[in-house]
Order: sequence, then structure tokens, then C-alpha cells
Amino acid sequence: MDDVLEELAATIRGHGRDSHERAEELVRTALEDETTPEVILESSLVPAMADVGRRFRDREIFVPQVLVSSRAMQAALRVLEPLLTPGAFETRGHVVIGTVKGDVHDIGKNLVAMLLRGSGFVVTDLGINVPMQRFADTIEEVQPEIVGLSALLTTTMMQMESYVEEWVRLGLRGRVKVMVGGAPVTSAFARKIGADAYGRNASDAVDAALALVEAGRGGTAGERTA
Ligand code: B12
Repeated sequence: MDDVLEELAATIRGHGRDSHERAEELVRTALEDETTPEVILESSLVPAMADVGRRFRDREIFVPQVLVSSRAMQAALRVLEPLLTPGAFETRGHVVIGTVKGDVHDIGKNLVAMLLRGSGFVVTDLGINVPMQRFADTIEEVQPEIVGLSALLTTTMMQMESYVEEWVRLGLRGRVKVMVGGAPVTSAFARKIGADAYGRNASDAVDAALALVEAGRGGTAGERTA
């Protein structure tokens, strides 16, 4: 990895006072050096955030430090987002995405939304802590092909099943494909709750979404479906 990407990863992992400003600067420098947004994401930002996750799990760092890293990560992602988003001319489908109720984790969900946009999907991002009814109202309103649910806690993940059941009850389930993800979610869990697809990471989510749209047009969803 080159020096700029290494320093960027260290900035995300570290807890400096102005790390969000520094992260933004370093992303701009990497782009000026002609590093692609995909390389910046995959070889610096994502592994750095994964390392933050490991250290939080092992109680080497705590919530305040994680928040500083998250803020730096979000600042970096804001610079990359427009570059991963092509013009609206090629729309592959519409995805409504959000983090389920009681859960405020959004870094991974934002990354998924960003890569979906970058692959030509229109994305309506409902944000964090989103109740079932808000999804239901948005499904009625924007008629998406796919709804994406994100959860990072083993507790909040359990609500995904009741969301899907409620959409069945409301007669919405036949109109949308459901895709789920988040660190504790697995493809077995996705199958168990009746979701159509699971994405382990953001690029997997894009492949799954493309397969679902393709299947909806008469192809087969292939092995990525849950
Ligand atoms: C950052 C973070 C926070 C930040 C969140 C900031 C933010 N804006 O998101 C803050 C500090 C606020 C936080 C709070 C808490 N957190 Co926290 N947090 C994390 C941490 C360290 C990293 C998560 C992250 O951003 N990862 C990086 C992204 C890129 O990965 P990702 O989220 O997994 O997303 C990828 C995939 O999962 C997938 N994906 C994600 N969503 C979707 C959706 C779809 C549709 C698809 C297809 C794919 C997909 O693609 C993404 C991109 O590749 C994790 C540790 C971990 N290893 O996950 C703990 C972790 C999730 N947190 C945890 C806990 C316990 C908490 C708190 C309860 C702590 C507390 N005591 O207050 C609170 C809960 C607050 C709440 N109500 O939600 C635990 C959960 C344990 C559990 N079993 O449930 C974890 C696992 C840490 C741990 N090991 O203990 N947290």
C-alpha cells in the first residue's frame, strides 16, 4: 500500500482530534495521485474500520474512540461518494435501504448505498433506527424493486423477521425483493426469515441486487440469493 493510503488507514484507526479533516484531505490527495475510489475503499478504509471493530470487540478501545473513527470514515466516504455515482441515465432499479429500529450503525449501510448508486441503482436511504411502518409507507410511495435491511446488533437483527412478516400481512411482500445484511447476519439467517438475498459486504450486496433485478425480469437469481 502506498504512503498516502497507509496514512489514511492510520488516521481512521487513530483517534486524533481532527482525524475527520485529515481523512478527507488524504482521500483528496490519493485521488490526485490517481488512486481509484475503489482502491481507496478496499485497501485502506474498509480494512482500517475492520481493525477498529476488532479492537472494540477486544476492549482495547471504547465507544468514544469508535465514534472518532466513524466520523473520520464518514468524512472520507463523503468525498468518494460522488465519484462512485454515475449519471441517472442508466437506472438498474430502485432500492430502499435503512438500518432497523433500535440500531444506529450506518457505516456499512452507507457503503452499500454508495456502491449501489455507483452501479446504477436509484437508492432511497431511510437512515438509521427505521421502524417497519416507515419502510412499508416508502414501499407504497416509491415502488422499489428491492428493500435492503441492515442490522449490526444480534438483538436488532431479530426484528428483520417481523418486518418481513408484516409486509406479507400488508400485501407488500409480493411487490418487493428483500435483501438483508450487517455483521451478525448470515445467509442461513436470511433464508430462515424469508429474505430473498443476503450480502456479506457492499460489493456482494451489489451482485445480489443485480441478480434479484435480473431474476425479476425473467432470469435466475443465481447463487447469491439467500
Ligand atoms: C462503529 C461501531 C459503532 C458506532 C456506530 C457509528 C455509525 N455511525 O455507524 C457506535 C459507537 C455509535 C456504536 C454503538 C454501539 N455499538 Co457498535 N460497533 C461499531 C463497530 C466497531 C464497527 C461497525 C462498522 O461500521 N463496521 C464497518 C462496516 C463497513 O461494516 P459493516 O457494518 O459490517 O457493514 C458491511 C456488511 O455487514 C454489509 N452490510 C451492512 N449492512 C448491509 C445491508 C444490506 C442490505 C446488505 C446486503 C449488506 C450490508 O456490507 C457492509 C459493507 O461491506 C462494530 C464492530 C464490528 N466488527 O462490526 C461494533 C458493534 C456492532 N457494536 C456493538 C455494540 C454492543 C454497540 C453498542 C450497544 C455499544 C454500547 N455499549 O453502547 C452501541 C449500540 C447503539 C445502537 N443502539 O445501535 C457490538 C454488537 C454486539 C452484538 N452481538 O450485538 C459490535 C459487534 C462490537 C462488539 N464486538 O462488541 N457502534
